Amino acid sequence: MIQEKTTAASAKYMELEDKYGAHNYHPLPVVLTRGEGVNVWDADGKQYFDFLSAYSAVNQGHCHPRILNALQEQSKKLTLTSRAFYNDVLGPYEKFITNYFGYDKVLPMNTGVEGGETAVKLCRKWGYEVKGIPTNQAKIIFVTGNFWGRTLAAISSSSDPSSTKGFGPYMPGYELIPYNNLEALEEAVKDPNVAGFMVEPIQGEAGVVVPDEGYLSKAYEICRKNNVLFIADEVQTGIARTGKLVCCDHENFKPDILILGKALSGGVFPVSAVLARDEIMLAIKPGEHGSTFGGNPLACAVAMEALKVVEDEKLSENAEKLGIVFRDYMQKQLVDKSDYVTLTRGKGLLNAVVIDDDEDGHVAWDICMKLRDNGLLAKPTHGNIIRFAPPLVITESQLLECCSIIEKTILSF
Ligand code: IF1
Repeated sequence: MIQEKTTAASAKYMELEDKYGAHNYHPLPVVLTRGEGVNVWDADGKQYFDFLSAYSAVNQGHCHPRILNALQEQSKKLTLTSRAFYNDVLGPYEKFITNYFGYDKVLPMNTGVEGGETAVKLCRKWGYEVKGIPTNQAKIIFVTGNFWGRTLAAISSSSDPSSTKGFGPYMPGYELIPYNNLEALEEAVKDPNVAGFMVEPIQGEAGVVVPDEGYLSKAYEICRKNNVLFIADEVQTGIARTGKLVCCDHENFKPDILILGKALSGGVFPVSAVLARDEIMLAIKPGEHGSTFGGNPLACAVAMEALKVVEDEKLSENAEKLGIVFRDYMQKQLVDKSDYVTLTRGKGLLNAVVIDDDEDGHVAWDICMKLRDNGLLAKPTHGNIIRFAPPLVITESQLLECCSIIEKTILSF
């Protein structure tokens, strides 16, 4: 492992986190103080390209002026009313976002995992009230390698011991099948008590795992034929990240329940949303679900502007175009040339390179440390996979400059 060279300025902040913060992360040793567009700066004023984008929450770029302006303007008027009363921002936002994504209704929440929890509750409620599943018998199918957050309901569906170990007992009513396996889904949905199938169109945390072309739309068809709801977790793949507004658009179908988060606010504020048609959404009655901050005026104002920026700046098109440039470059300059890089994969600007590494990913970590020294920030996931996901506002010349940094760095190993 490369020794963590840090300056006094950075060490001060790292020590504070170490002394006063829970040790629930192992961050790359860099202390960020400012972000703008595709760049971030550290405590010593060194500039980096951000190739993690806060796990695809800053698709619009750091501190986008239009989104910050929306935040500032609304924050001077009204930030939070709770849902005990109406306000003059939530309704317009609900109309805007349901038209934007093409659904009847939205249930606004805050974090991505709350979006997942809401989707699971909606799906179960629909299962009992519409599909007629006997009380407390509803099942939801998940796939191995899934990640949708850190709550007990979320980790109960996980196949990853680092997410589940020591946190039991787990939520019942879940079933796990292999990802990218239609036969397993066909078999599982035969159970009349299955209410839904929840899946990421590309598995982010698992290491940018892209299923076979057609898997998603065929899975959707299997669900439709068996009166099972297809729930798309687009918290990480949504909002233009994979080259389409949502990743399911690549296969031209609309999930029954769509979960959004992260870049829904451009990384300025925690905003998540669950979208569905009336038959599903109206299964939840007044007082049966919600949250203090869910749909607050500040979140709504920020999210509307964040979505307008995606459209006005054509971020999906840019992600689609530059994703091809990135994967071609990685294939030709690294996969074909480096002993360490075995493959590159992804869609749009959600990509990864797989490193031929020991099981605890020392090489991948050292590569990320060297990338940091060379002015580019990325972090391994699952040991030997390095995710590369810049803000979608990146230009072609910036992307090529970053490809050259990645190539030079990895070929130096
Ligand atoms: C951390 C991972 C990514 C997500 C998908 C729901 C959620 C996430 C597909 C929950 C969140 C975040 C969590 C964050 C790091 C990041 C992550 F490495 F943890 F798994 F992106 F891959 N669905 N992913 O990716 O959204 O409640 O966090 O808002 O835990 O450090 P959240």
